[in-house]
Amino acid sequence: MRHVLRGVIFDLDGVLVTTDGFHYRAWKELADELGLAFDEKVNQRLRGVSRQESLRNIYDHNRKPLPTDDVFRGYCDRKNRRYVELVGGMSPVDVLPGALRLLGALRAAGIRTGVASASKNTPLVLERTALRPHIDVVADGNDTTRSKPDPQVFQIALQRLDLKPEECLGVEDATAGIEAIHAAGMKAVGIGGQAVGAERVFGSVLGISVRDLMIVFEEETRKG
Ligand code: B16
Ligand code: MG
Repeated sequence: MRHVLRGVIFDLDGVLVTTDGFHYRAWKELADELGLAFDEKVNQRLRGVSRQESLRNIYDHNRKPLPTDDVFRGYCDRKNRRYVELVGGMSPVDVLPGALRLLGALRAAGIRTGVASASKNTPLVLERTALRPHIDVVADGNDTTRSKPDPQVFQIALQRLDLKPEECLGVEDATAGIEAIHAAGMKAVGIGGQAVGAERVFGSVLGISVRDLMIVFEEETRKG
């Protein structure tokens, strides 16, 4: 039996756009103000997870008890205000190389596309980068109650595409995201060194063709 790829669902931060660096900067500034240790290595644990979970991870790394709920929420808000400020300076040049070409080639091949991002700022990022018209459906942190590695955001994207997980691939840069793709019943394509557990890993979307995706999908689906 031939397995036909009908949809590809992309993570946003670190896959289609460069916002992962802005998340890092905004968290680093907050951590410095609070006297909490935070570096690129700890930042890897924040990829793909929610804002609240990210701050919990920073406290956990510092072996410090969490502040009261109000203070905790205030810190999350402060980080987000700085992040939104940084995203405000984005433009279409911040779309990662190869992303537009791949989205266009998928559309031309009749393969539907989606974004599944943990970020509540997804609409703003898509607007600043002018990416929205190139993507068929979007699911993000505003739609979900559970963050990656829970499959919820990918399941919502699948529903909006009106496709089954067995017909689609997910593309992610974070381990939590790869786990979420698998939990949603899809095969996973990884981007970069943090995409542990993916069926196939590429350096960036620049290195991916529609044919590559079709081959990964067919081979991995055949394996079961
Ligand atoms: P926000 P993704 C994720 O987006 C980021 O990787 C992660 O670092 C961030 O904490 C999360 O979005 C929530 O973002 O604070 O903007 O709601 O990788 O799933 O596209
Ligand atoms: Mg990501």
